[in-house]
Amino acid sequence: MLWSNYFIPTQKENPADAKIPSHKLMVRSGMIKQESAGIYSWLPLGIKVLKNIENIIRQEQERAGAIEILMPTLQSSDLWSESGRYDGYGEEMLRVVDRHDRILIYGPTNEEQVTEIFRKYVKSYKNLPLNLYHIQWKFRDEIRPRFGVMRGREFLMKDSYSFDLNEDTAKISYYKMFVAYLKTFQRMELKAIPVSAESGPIGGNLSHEFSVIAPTGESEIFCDKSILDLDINKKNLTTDKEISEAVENYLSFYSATDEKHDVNNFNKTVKKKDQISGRGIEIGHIFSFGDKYSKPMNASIVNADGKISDVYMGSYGIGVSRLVATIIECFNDDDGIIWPISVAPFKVNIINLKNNDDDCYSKCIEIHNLLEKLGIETIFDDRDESAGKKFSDGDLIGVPFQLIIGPRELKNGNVELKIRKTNKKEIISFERAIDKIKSIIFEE
Ligand code: 5CA
Repeated sequence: MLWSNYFIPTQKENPADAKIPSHKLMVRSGMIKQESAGIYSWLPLGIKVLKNIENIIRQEQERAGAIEILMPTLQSSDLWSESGRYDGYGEEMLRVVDRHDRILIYGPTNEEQVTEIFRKYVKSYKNLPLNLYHIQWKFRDEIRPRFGVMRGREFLMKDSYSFDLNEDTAKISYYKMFVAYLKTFQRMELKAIPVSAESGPIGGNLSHEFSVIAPTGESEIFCDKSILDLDINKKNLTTDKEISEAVENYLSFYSATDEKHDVNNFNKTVKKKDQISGRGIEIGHIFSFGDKYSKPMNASIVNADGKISDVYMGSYGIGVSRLVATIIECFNDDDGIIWPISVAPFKVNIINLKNNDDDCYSKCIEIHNLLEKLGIETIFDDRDESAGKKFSDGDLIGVPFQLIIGPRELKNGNVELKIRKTNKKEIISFERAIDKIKSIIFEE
């Protein structure tokens, strides 16, 4: 991609209302534009990162057996009356009246909608377990939308819904998502801690949040330090037994949100030196709630004995747009964003130091085309701007590798390679620079 053909409206100044690094940096790097309170347009760099995050989530959902669908943003309010949540959900629910005076709801979540799909098509235990997910925009009329896309009113969520014959298999479905979440967040280089949580308006009595410790987190979490040392990828997890054991190992350590926190139990079960408390950003939340929706909505199945029973359900959310901000909260410095390779909008940024120099320009194009051919997404900063501006914009947008090409080094067949994560620069041959980038990217 040539920068001059692209659209990255970077800006020097921090937006006046932005209080946290991710909000400032997303606006300054031209990723998002606010349209009204808690509602944003996603500009090219922003949507690219969002899509990369979506793809990682998709791969791990499919690996865990979930199947993708797409439900609408607008739902009939009748479904919510059936489940009994229409009156209970409160002010956060946005209601829309159509020309026939029918009330529609811009979905804040989709338990009712997916239960309606399930009950229409699935009647037998033979079709279970089933896990359906989608990645769709949600609307919650938050009283205090803030921190950019971290707490928006319109936001992108991945939500999955599991259907099981009984409590035991429902637990396995829950555990499979638990593992998938840890793997998903690890691929984004985030250390997500599963914490026992309240289930709020979604319901049920088994619930975990996945939180990343960061000073700008909105809630307090408490856990045993040992949970941070666990590695979900250490063992091969294929059978239900292996998955259950791995999850139960996590659950054996103290870990709770402030609502669930029990100081006495914390002090009794966790040594002082292992006690961790900190602000957490909630990037995912999973729930198991049995027949809370299936019972009132008559989503029942015929089991092996020919008896009819309500299906056991769970729901599993990931804040996709919130993840963009969370990753930036975890990976930034004074100069800008430092993207983990897996989600970076481009992997390499080629900076031409000398505008109007034919040799430099053709070398930049040659390297750009070579990297693209290797499947490494590259942006070539060919703008008629000063080197200083290209450096500062390059650091701001946070592409992992910068290849700086100027006449002096080019004469010797060399290039300057800067790794954004360490800010280390070295002058090496083109071949070595490309080999190095390849080995880091493809080894991931
Ligand atoms: N139905 C369940 C699971 S599918 C549900 O809605 N869970 S939730 O309310 O916890 O939301 C799931 C995730 O969406 C949260 O963990 C959080 O990461 C994200 N999220 C929730 N509210 C917002 C918001 N206002 N802005 C951005 N992300 C949000």
